[in-house]
Amino acid sequence: MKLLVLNGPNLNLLGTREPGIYGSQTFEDYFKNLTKKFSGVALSYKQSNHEGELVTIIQQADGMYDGIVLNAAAYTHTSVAIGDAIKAVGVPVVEVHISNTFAREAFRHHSFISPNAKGVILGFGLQSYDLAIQSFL
Ligand code: CA2
Repeated sequence: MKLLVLNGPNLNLLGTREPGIYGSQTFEDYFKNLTKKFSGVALSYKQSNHEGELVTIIQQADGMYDGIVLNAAAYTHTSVAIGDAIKAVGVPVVEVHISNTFAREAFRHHSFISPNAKGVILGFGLQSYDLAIQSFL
């Protein structure tokens, strides 16, 4: 099984700021543990701060991966383009969030990803990514 873990804007800052919300581990360190834990899965990781680049990565993932674990970060709540890209490709997407977006500001309660996602996992810290991978297995 080949899975792509795809992170959106500012998630490259994990572990450096706002530890109360997002924890104190960098994503790179966490991802190393994920690859060990899921050694039978071919896991790739990409991150971009750019909406169009995320759209391109999703398009290119079609036929290359069995699934995408996507945290589109703030673009979750704004990006029609990312929602459309997911709808356009055949590759299943599981939406993840580190925080419980429903326990936060009202603007985080809407997602352009969810209607086109296979499922949504949120609020379990970085463990949300573990759970999303397990959902594909
Ligand atoms: O909880 C999540 O995973 C979010 O997708 C994170 C986004 C936020 O806009 C979504 O509403 C929920 C923000 C990512 C910003 O990440 C940072 C990490 C460290 C320091 C500052 C920002």
